[in-house]
Amino acid sequence: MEHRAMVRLSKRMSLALRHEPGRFGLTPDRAGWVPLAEFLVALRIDRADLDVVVAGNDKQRFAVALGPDGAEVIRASQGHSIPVDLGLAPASPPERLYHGTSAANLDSIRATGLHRGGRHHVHLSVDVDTARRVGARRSGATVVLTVDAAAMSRDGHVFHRSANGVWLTDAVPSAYLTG
Ligand code: HQG
Repeated sequence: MEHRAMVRLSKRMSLALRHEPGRFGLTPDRAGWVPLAEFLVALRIDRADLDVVVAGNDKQRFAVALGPDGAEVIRASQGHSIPVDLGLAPASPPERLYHGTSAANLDSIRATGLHRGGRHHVHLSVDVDTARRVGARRSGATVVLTVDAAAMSRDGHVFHRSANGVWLTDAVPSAYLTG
């Protein structure tokens, strides 16, 4: 599949699995899983194309697994706005994590910290380059903030790591942010 077609399909899969499953006639379970056979029919794609997108995805956004009845299921590894419990265990974060955003958000973030917005968690990156790419999705200049994750963890803030390596937490008070 051509790269552009892959990106387009990946976005449609994200929409169906993270944000608007009802639009595709899908009902994810509590943990966000959808039967793979149903998913293929709902998105009108074949298995080979799905496999290419799942395996070739730059961020490994999707996970395929065996469901309780032995049939394959698929979900997005993070980024949902629909209610899901991903069942991730709390994890001990690295000393520092990074958050890329638009410079236009800086004053507000310095005043009130990082909020999760429409998603379930604030998303944090393990390295500056990844954070810069996340921030560059926004218009205007990009800034990368450093999060003192070690101090947050010591102070009782809980972190989770998604299957594709994104660090998640409920909120980051501004006292833990620099940059
Ligand atoms: C900003 C993509 C003003 C925050 C990426 C961000 C990521 C504030 C925006 C994943 C604020 C929320 C998530 C405050 C937070 N004042 N602005 N107090 N607190 N913000 O899209 O982190 O491609 O929900 O800085 O790669 O940009 O979809 O979060 O700019 O991993 O797989 O509010 O989405 O992954 O935006 O991105 P988002 P995000 P996928």
